[in-house]
Amino acid sequence: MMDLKGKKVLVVGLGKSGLAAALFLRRQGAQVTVSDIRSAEALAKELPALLDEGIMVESGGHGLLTFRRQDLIVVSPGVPLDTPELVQVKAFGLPVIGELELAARFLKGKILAITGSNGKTTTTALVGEILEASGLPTLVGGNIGVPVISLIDESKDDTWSVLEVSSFQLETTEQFHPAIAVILNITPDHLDRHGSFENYALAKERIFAAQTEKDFVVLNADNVRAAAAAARSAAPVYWFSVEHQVQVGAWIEDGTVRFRKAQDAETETIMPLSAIPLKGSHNVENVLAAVCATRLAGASAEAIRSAVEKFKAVEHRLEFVATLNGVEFYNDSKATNVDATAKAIAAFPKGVHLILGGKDKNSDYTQLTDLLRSRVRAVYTIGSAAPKIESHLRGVVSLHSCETLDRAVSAAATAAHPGDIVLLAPACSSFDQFENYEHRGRVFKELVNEWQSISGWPAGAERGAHS
Ligand code: UMA
Repeated sequence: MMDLKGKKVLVVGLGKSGLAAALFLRRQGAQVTVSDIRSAEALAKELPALLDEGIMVESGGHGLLTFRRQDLIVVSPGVPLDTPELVQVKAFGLPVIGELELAARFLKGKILAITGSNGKTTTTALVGEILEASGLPTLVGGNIGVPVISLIDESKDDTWSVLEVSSFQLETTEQFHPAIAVILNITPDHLDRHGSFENYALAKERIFAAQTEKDFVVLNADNVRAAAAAARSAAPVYWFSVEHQVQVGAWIEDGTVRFRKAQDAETETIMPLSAIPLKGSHNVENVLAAVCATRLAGASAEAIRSAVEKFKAVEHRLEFVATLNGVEFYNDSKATNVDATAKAIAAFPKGVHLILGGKDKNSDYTQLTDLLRSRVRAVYTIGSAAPKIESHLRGVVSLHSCETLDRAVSAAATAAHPGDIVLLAPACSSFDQFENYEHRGRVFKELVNEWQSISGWPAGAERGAHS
């Protein structure tokens, strides 16, 4: 544990993580300053609590002098490490860590950490529910929306902290040491921040950098880049696969989920595939990863089965919204990259009206070509990425420039026939038109409800079985 008493600590970024970090550091007796590029007016909600605690606040930009005066800098995940002030102080040898690293130094008990390009939140939530169903003291946090720092006070020596960790958080870890580390998949995302796919993949691999042979790593045998990480793991590797049997880990056989802890151990049948209530084959992968990780943590097969059966799709992840006039509406606002969108489309055999767009992340939308041709009737573009998306997909699928989400919803709903699907799976981040992907998803759901009252379409409670 670090002694922070009297230390000068700067927290960069005053979002959820920065706020939690600043207040925690203050309670540890540090002299805390916070620096944020947002204006004092924009920070008005957070400021009083900080000033009351004696925390200094720099708003409207980052000042090099503020950065130079510190003993330690704690960066929020959304702050790029090539921010000039950070680059400069690092060159002077000032320690720069992230909120995850700071939290992990104080967290008691064991960590089960989950990363991946897609499926992290669903798997983290599911793992949390399985461990709880097994009677193990469990906390859930991280990128899922609860800063890890806020788990510290509740953590005890026998706690399992189930943490969703992003590449942004992993970039600034040093001693972060999960007993079980899961990499669900690695496909292109955040290339605007990491510069290249390989840099991004290496950031993900940092999840197991501090592990030893006493820990466990769980990897996706069906994902080339995630599987390649095995070569660098000090901990024994467990696998999951929807395609074939694995030596140790979880797989699908004869319509059932199987698990084997050691090569010479008996194969366990955990549950029938039909007991998984989530849509899409990517969710079967998420369940396999959760089965593997939680069996290694000591969960029973019974607890796994009952938690999976009860598990509801997390909001904004292929979330069923409504059936109106036989048309089903799905909110997958969390599909913020091309691979996630591909998985969302793949959950439906045909008849998809797809809303795409937002803020581009240097993505290649031509990767959707085959799926668009086979399953999608039309694409409705929104946001600043629209011209790029349209230039990548011209001639592949019928394209409609809608600019905004409300126009896209009404265009798609008007064109859709009974039996069709209207799917928001935008392949982009939301920051050009919305506060975040949750905001975008909520607006989509409101628009669908409004559409029902405008159109007078009958609502049906049921949804079809597609995948
Ligand atoms: N800011 C600066 N300087 C900069 C950039 C940003 O001062 O150069 C300020 C902004 O003005 C803002 C603050 O930093 O006030 C935002 O900080 P943040 O972006 O780190 O956001 P938090 O609210 O702290 O949320 C973060 C995660 N956000 C990101 O990684 C971008 C949340 O993940 C996470 O839930 C939360 O911590 C709690 O752990 C969100 C996310 O989009 C869901 N994650 C990405 C993803 O899933 O793809 C990685």
